[in-house]
Amino acid sequence: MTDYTPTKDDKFSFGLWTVGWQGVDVFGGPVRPALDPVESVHRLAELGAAAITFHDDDLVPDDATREATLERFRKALAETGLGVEMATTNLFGAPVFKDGGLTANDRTVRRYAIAKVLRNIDLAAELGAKTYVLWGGREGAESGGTKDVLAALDRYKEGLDILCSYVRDKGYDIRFALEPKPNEPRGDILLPTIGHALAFINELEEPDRVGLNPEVGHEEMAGLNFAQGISQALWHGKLFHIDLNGQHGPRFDQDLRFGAGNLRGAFWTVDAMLGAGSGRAYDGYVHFDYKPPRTEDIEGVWETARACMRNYLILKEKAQAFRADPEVAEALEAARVAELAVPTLGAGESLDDLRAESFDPEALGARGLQFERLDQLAMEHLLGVR
Ligand SMILES: [Mn+2]
Repeated sequence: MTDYTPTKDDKFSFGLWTVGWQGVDVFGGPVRPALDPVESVHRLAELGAAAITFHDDDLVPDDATREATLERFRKALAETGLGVEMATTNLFGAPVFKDGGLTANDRTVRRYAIAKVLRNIDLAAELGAKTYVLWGGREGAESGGTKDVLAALDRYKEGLDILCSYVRDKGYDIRFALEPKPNEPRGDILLPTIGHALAFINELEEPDRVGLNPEVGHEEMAGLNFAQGISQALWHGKLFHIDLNGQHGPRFDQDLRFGAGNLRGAFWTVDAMLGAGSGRAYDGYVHFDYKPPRTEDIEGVWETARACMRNYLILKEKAQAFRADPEVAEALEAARVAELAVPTLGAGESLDDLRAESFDPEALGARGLQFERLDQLAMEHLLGVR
């Protein structure tokens, strides 16, 4: 048992917009004062984070103060040793983006969106970010006739192709990560799930430069299993980044701190990230993208940031203990989990060999699989009684 105090080796990172969220929602205005990014850098460093991330508008909202803000920000990074690991563009907040950025019907809006992204990619490269996220929150529609979805996907591809060629020409060490979400703020958003985004990436001119930034709540809003989703992204070599938070099933985007909401889902998410079952671990930054509830004052905000990291470390310890438990090893064996890694057709075997085998489907069908025993062991590790 440790005291779950994070260090920079844990590679925890937070968005400036996350801790800086002022609690604005559909039914109410801000409940907290604006947070200075420099203060966020210092507080997150004290709490044990390794890096921060930002949208252009979080850090440099206006040109008049841009250089002065960046100078203070660079100084804070140097003083704390915090890095910038990811950056992204706000293509959703301003009225100009009410019909999206890269897929707006209005061509002038699309051209402005590209210019805005390119400008922030330059800043991201200068600050050392290796991942550039694209969350298309406004890329979508509320009604069928207003959006030609095939044309929108053509323009989405065009936008990504332009951004990839820009990064290549500039020689930036940056990869793009698409962040799927099914709905909210638009009624229906393009690239709504991990699966949609993976398929889209295959159509791009430079698919190797583009991967995913899946978010727990976004997949769970669609009723999907996040651990399975990120496992498939890992299988494709596309889990470039991750957004951890909490969600109670299909409803509005709750953006709870990591571990709140679907706790069993969080356990299997950490287990999948560690690669204990698959042997393929996620090795990027562990990024928290949540919104401190509007019930909290600024001290409550720092409590939620601490809790995200603490919950991750607790779940990591639980997942590791589960995987190291001899009784779990027995249960895994009984459930034939490792047998799935054995190819169905043996080396040198022909289909005739397979078809010549004598099968007893009744006996196979009558056999209990002992999956519940394994899952109960996981539950007991999670509940702290093992
Ligand atoms: Mn996110």
